[in-house]
Amino acid sequence: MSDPKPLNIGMIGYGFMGRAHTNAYCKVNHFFDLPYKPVLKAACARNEEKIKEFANNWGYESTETDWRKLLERDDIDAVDICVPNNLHHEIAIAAAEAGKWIMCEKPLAMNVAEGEEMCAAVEKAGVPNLVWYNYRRCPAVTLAKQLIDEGRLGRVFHYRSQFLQDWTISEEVPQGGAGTWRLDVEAAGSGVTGDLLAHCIDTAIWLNGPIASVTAMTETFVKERVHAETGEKTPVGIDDAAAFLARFANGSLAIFESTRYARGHKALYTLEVNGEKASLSWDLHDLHRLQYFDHGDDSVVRGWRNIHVSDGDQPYMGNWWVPGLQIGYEHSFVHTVADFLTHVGTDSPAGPTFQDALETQKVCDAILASAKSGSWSNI
Ligand code: SOE
Repeated sequence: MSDPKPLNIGMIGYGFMGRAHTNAYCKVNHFFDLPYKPVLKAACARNEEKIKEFANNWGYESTETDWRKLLERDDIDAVDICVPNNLHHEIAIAAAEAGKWIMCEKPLAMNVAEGEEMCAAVEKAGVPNLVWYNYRRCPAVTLAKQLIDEGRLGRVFHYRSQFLQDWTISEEVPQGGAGTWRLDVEAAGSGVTGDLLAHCIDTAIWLNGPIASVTAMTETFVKERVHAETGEKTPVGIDDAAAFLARFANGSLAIFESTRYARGHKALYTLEVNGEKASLSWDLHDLHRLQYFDHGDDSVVRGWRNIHVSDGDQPYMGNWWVPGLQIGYEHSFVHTVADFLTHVGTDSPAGPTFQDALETQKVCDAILASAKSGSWSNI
């Protein structure tokens, strides 16, 4: 391939995801042949000291303290939105109007209404767009997609998925502020529904097609927390835990659960799909392995296969080390950029696009509506 074209990145935010995405930009061209090469042009955040420190650490060439200034710059081709959810809408719409490519952290927006406006803006501007639902691109999950698309599972009957954490059990954890903005409904829009279940939903729709209807329950176990910005104890508006039943458009039934109160679980994301001919399951704590049961196997040796997805003919692995050697969580972000840049400008852009992420947002909104009304919500 000829030399990749520079793609000047303007990063907005410097937290956990700012680091995960920047790391992906740094690595991607060393391992994948791509038409573009991300260049760390500018990093932006209100806190000048913090953003300078971040820029120095990662090698961004410059900094800004106002995202509007970043969008005015002609030397920025693409912006990466890594700020709390309540800022996605305004920044993404302005970025689209400025003609920038947009990579936005998940979830797309605070709600469907915002998401629809964001989709309309990127469509009108014709700018490439992506939402960072990274778990699709763990090689074992991508292999699951291949197996399903090849028809190896046959008709799907069941989908089940969980995302379990335990970091907000203490009443001392504040709401608002760096990291803990996820507990502040004004910044996050929802709790585990938008933060964790959204991952499960994105993967589920990708693997098993659209979700048609849901019935949900949510709970807020800790009702009041100190707000990090004001020091005041105020009511908690997010869902601490959420569970829902769903019907997929293909007729399969599903059960999903997410919580930040599952003592002992740090980030246990699991999924299982049961089909007529085969089943598969995956677990983020053992992310290289895909469990696969094929009823077509000779009955005397039939059983769950524990596939270590690390061979060159398995998704992405030919770009890394040698068979048997593992990669990790951060590589799911590298693969996200690699796929995005490979397909950008083609008729089949790598998802999840804003439009794909809007489908996930619709399910999230339906979960919250159902939990409130106590009845089924159609998507
Ligand atoms: C929350 O703890 C969190 O960091 C999410 O915000 C991420 O999206 C998830 O991948 C891991 O958990």
